[in-house]
Amino acid sequence: MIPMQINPEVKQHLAKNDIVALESTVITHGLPYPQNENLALDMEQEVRENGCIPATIGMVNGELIIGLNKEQIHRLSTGSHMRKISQRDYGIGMAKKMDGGTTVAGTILASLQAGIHVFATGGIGGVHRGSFFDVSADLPVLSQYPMIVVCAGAKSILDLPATLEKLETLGVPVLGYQTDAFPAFYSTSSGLGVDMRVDSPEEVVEIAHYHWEMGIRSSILVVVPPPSDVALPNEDVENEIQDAVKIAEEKGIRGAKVTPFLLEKMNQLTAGKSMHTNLALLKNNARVGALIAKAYSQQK
Ligand code: PSU
Ligand code: MN
Repeated sequence: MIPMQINPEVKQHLAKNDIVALESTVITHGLPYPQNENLALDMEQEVRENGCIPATIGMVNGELIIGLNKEQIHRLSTGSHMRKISQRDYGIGMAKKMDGGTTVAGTILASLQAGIHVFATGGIGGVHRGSFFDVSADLPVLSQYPMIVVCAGAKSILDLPATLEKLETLGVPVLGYQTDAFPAFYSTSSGLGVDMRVDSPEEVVEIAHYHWEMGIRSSILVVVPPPSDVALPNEDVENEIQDAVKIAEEKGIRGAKVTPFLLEKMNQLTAGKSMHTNLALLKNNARVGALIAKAYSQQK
């Protein structure tokens, strides 16, 4: 038995499948307070307005919570000793009664424990620039567990061509939601392509259906460009990205600390410029996640 609590409202909806899982590393390690807390609540609101039930996932005092309540979201938004919960951190976090935010990998694993199949986030982890040994656990988990994951691609703090090659090797289909291009988080295109463009939530669900019926267990990655009114040109953030990566190398930042360090540096270096885009695309992805979960719940 694992220490897991499913929020009563989420539990009621599990059989209907109209639930969107949301991650919490973006709250604990991705955004500063109070933007993190407001964003978490806004994403939940976005899911509800589009006809589904949100389940923000996180760890509180060693318990895996499927559907954090407002107090728990506040606790994760403001607490100081937050573990980043990826695949290797569950046993440690539960045994040592930790608080933490679940990464993409962590949230996929938790969602499947609860029986949720659609998950919306900002950006996935991937292959880091200049360091092919630093590959996020998000990638192997995406390759091993069946989930529909909605994101805005990955931040170009990563090596995006290498990340896409890796996703190909790992058997993770990349679907461009109303786009032919793989988005680069802040910008609508990374210059790289996707495996298939889809224009409706139903197409995503149909592809996922056949993918899993084939007995393939990997996730489906749905990439959504940031809304055009907030998207930034690639060049606008490239200098800051290069600076952030350089500072991380100089400081010898390693392991699980790399991504949070780069995210924080990017927030500092680009100030308001990138935060506005970041928040808008997270909400947009929650909306698209809800549309897909709705279609998933209505499939025969
Ligand atoms: N990218 C972002 N914001 C984030 C993350 C990635 O733009 O908050 C978080 C996600 O939770 C992702 C995790 O799963 O960082 C990846 O961390 P790592 O590279 O250590 O696996
Ligand atoms: Mn890493």
